[in-house]
Amino acid sequence: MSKQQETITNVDAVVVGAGFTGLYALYRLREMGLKVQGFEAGSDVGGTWYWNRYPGARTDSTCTVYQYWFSDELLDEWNWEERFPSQAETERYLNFVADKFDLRKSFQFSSRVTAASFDERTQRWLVTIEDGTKLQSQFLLMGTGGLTEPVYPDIPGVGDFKGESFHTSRWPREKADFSGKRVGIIGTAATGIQVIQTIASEVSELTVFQRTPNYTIPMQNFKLDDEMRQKYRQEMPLIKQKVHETFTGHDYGTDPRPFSEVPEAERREIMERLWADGTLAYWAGSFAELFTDEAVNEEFSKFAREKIRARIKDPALAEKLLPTDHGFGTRRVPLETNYYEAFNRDNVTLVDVNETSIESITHTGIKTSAQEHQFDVLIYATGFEVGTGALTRIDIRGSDGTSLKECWAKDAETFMGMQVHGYPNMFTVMAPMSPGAAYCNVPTCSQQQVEWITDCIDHVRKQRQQSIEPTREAQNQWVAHHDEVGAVMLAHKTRSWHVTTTSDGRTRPVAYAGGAHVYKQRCDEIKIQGYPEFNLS
Ligand code: NA7
Repeated sequence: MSKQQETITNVDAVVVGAGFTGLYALYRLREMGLKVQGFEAGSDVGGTWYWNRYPGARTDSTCTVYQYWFSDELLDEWNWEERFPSQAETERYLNFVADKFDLRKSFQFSSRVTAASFDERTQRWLVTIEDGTKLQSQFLLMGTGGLTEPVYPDIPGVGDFKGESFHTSRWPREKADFSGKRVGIIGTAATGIQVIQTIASEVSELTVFQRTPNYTIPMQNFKLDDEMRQKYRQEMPLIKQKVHETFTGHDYGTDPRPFSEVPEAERREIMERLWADGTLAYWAGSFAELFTDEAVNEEFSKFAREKIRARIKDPALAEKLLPTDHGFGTRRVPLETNYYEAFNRDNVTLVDVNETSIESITHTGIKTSAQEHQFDVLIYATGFEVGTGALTRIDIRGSDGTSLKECWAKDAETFMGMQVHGYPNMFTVMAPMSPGAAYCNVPTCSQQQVEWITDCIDHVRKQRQQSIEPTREAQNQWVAHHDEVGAVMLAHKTRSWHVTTTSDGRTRPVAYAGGAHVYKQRCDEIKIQGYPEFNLS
């Protein structure tokens, strides 16, 4: 052994990321008695809720399902303040969890993992941190999130703007002061909507550059009191069970009846009730055919368009803010609060970039085909490199030295979003081909995957084996099944971050579209059957 090798620390598991996934993974692995080291690029815990601190950032899931369920003590001790927690509240919660379970001591912060390679001989991963530190680990668990790496728009001059500019997912810790400022924002999806509705009344002028309008649902948020929290706690055993019985990991499932059998009058009543609930239930808790049947989808789309149109004063503006090229729920449906009212204000202007194209970003603002806009602040709410971004930015090399980036350059294929053939003992959470990549309430699917992964690691250790990976055949079968269930989704035909294009030109949903409940059953079966589709060595 060389001197350099002697100094390399050896651990049983490395966990990358200190967000919802990484914190729980670290907790579980430590409870199992493993020596675990966590790494986090940020200076503290929080993951998504550490980075995405833009104005108005908030969950679109209710607090009852946007939390951990593994500890009754935690459920008793933490008091949610709002039905839909803000970024600040969610970040506080994750800090509380980290302190309560003493997780911080196992993480090294401000430490980005830059490389990881699997050594076939030792059956261990060699993990490299940006400062050059290396360590060896038997298992590698990537809690790096599906929406992590920011994407900037492909517009000439990006980076040239001399005023303040922010990507929403890299927002500074200090509160930005918008008073008296002219602000431009690109992006009108979940993030852009939250920013726009929040800052419209603070800025001097807000110019919104919209490429695709989205359907939204008005959020019914409110402060919780002790009585409400007590009620939620009493319901918790049922909620914990329910989230694993539904398509999207929420505590509301779809109506079991075929939509055609629901009388006309009742349809309207159901839609009104779901809409008024102010959650994602109008989308994820209505009828399964909403996702697959054009006629059913059009009924829900029409209803949503009517509701939205009624709130916009200028009819011409309403037409621009209403989606016409896709059906309701075929793209991510954000919840909103006074979003449309923001456009009724005199200081807010909408630029439809399909009519007036963006030509370039200049030192002072944005040049369109019609005029030059001068801004003090420019905000990019332009999304993420979905699913793969956080993983391919690390130089990950499998048993034959192939980089994951190269392997995925063609198609990002996985076994159930949790392992990739050729990369033994590496586990991913919220990765492509799992429901959590797009179609599942993140804490539900993240916890379910972490539990499956840690049980799998336990199995390997109990079998006195060194490594585990899915067979090539098992992965191919999962990919075929993924494509088959995905092909029936209307979302499959709509351009959005939910859909990718394969190397042979087909569209493919990034997430598993068979349902989070079905996915969990399959995971449970694999465990009970003793991991039959895996190579253990
Ligand atoms: P998204 O959903 O990827 O949205 C990005 C937005 O940026 C969307 O409105 C895009 O329009 C817009 N965009 C991107 N590039 C351009 C250019 N060049 N010109 C104009 N507009 C552009 O990201 P979010 O952060 O809002 O949400 C991601 C997820 O985070 C969200 O779904 C939640 O699950 C949490 P497009 O729609 O592509 O036409």
